[in-house]
Parts: sequence; structure tokens; C-alpha cells
Amino acid sequence: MASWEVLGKPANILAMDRQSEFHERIGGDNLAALWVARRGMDLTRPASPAEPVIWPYDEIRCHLIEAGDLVSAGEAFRRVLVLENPAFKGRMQATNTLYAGLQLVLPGETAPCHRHSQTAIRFVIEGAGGYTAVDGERIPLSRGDFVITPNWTWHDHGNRGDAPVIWLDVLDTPLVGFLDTVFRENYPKPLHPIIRNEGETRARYGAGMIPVDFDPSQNPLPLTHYPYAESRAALTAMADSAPPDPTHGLKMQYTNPATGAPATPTMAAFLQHLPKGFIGQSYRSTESTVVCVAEGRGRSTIDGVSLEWGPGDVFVVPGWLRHRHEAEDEAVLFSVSDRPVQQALGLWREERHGGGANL
Ligand code: GTQ
Repeated sequence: MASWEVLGKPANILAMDRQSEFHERIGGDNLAALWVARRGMDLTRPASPAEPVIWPYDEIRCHLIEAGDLVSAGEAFRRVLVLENPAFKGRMQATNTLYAGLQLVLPGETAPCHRHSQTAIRFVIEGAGGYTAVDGERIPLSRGDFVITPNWTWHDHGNRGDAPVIWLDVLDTPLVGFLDTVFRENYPKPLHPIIRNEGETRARYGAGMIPVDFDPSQNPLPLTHYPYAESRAALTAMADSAPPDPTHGLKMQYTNPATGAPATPTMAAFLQHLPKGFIGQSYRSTESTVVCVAEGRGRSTIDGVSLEWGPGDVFVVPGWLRHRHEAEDEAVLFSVSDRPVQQALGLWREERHGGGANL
């Protein structure tokens, strides 16, 4: 550069030129200048790139049934339509930490056995006669049932009924991937042999008792099946006996019966009752959440975006965005979030705002 050009520039522009030249040059040595890299960033609060987004069940179901014509569960391994947040196009993420998908198993089909280091949560949206087999025990699935596939357990699925079975899968895949801890293995045969009676695990761990010498370190997630009939009956009884929380309605967390901890180490699951006509107060917390509508119709407003929902719809509430729920009819929401990870690390925060319409 000729010296008169340099001399013709104001001093601050010159300094900027030198800084960016410096920044570029040190980049070659795998270095970055913190004061340049952070320029203009708001570091005072989380800013999730995830968008509030809804997948209407009628639409996804249509595509899923079409997929049922195109590919068998055996061929596909898992016949799943992935719910991809537009903010994470091509990355199979509903939120920064959670994967979500809708899985279809047709009558008579089975989906082959495998295991992986991700934990899976399933919530049954439609159909009877479906089952998942976890480490050789078949768990029969009805609508609204919540079932866990703990990480590194063998699992295959099937449908013994005469109608399609559809459920929501939520896995901690993005988180486990971020930590570079992904392992996966196929079982040498299509199905794991049945080595336990149906209902055995629920009998042992689901009746408010625990074997006398139970050691949680040997069996960190003893209970894997939470039938809707029981969870819904509990919500009904409580909703009849106590006023709803102004923000959440009546929100209950599924727990590990042996420890009282959240349902899984990485993902918490919740069932929430909103009375007819409920208008929730606005709220935010740092966790990111996938919600599936079990019953009723209503609307959630998330960071000013209004999402109308009905049965089977799935939507995302990204972390730290103000939101509130409104129920037209009596409604029940099932949801999964990454709260246990944030709480274990001392990072979880929440903020209540008060006022029904202050978004
Ligand atoms: O059912 O095992 O949606 O492994 C994604 C990965 C379901 C499953 C998914 C999986 C499964």
C-alpha cells in the first residue's frame, strides 16, 4: 500500500485495519482475539438459535402413513419422520439438545433390535397393540403411555394390533453427540429373545415398593413404563382437589421411583393439566422443551409467536423465551426437557412474570 493512502485514512480506521490484519494473521496459528470474536454479541442472557415451531399432527400423520407405503419398518430400521427445527436444518434437532421424531409401526411389523448411548423417551399418540421390548421384556403400549429406553439397553419394537401405531420419540442425541459419546450396536439377530414376563418390571418397581436390597447404581432406571391411565387418573384427582398454578396449571414430573430423580439423567418428562379456559401467566426457564398435546385444544404464545394446538401436535419451546399457555378445552400436555442436565450442573434458571397477557 502506498504511504499517501495510509496517511489519508483517519487514525481509527487505520487501527481497525491493523487489528483485522492481526486477527487474520493469528488465525493461521489457530488463535483468535477474544475482543474481536465477541464484538457486538449480547452475552448477558441466553439466545437460543432454536425457533418456536409446531408440527400439526394431521399433517405429519399423512406423510407418515405415506411413508408406510414406501418402506417397511424392517427396511427403514426405524420408520421415523424427524421433527427438524428450521433453525437446525439438516441436523436432525428439535432443540439445541433434543431430537424428536414420529415413529410408525404398522400391524404385524417389527423394527430390529439395537442399542445406543442415547436415551430415548416415547409418548404414544395413536394406536393399540404396539409394544417396545427393552432388554428382552415386552412393554405393551397404549395411547398416552410414556416409556423410557435407558441408554445402552437393547430394544426392538412391534405392533400386534390391527391399526397403525404412532408415537413420539424424544432422544438426547444432540447432547450426546456434542459430548462425543455416541456408541451404537446392532443386535446379531432381528429381535432380542424374550427373557422376562410382560409387566414384570412394572410389578417390581411401579407399585410404590422397591426390592429390599435394591441398589440404584446397578440399575439406574428401574421403571421404564408409565401408563397413561394411571398418570391421567392422578392428574384428575389432583386437579379436582387443588387450584391450578397460575403459570403451569397442574404440572407433574415423572420420577425414578427408586431415587425421586427425574425420569432420566438427561431428560425430564412432565404431564400437565390445564383447566378449560385457562390463561397462564408468562414464564421462562433455561431448559429447552418438546411438547406433545395429549388432550384438548389451546394456544401457546412463545416470544410473541402464537401456536394453535390440538391432540397429537408437537411443538418446541426454546430455552429462555417468554411463553404462556392457554387452554380452550380442558387440556393435557406431555413434555420433555433437558432440565436435569442443567440442574446437575447448577445452570438452570427460571423467571415468573405474572399477569395473564403481558407478552
Ligand atoms: O426407536 O430406537 O426416532 O434409535 C431415532 C433413533 C428412534 C429407536 C428414533 C432410534 C429410535
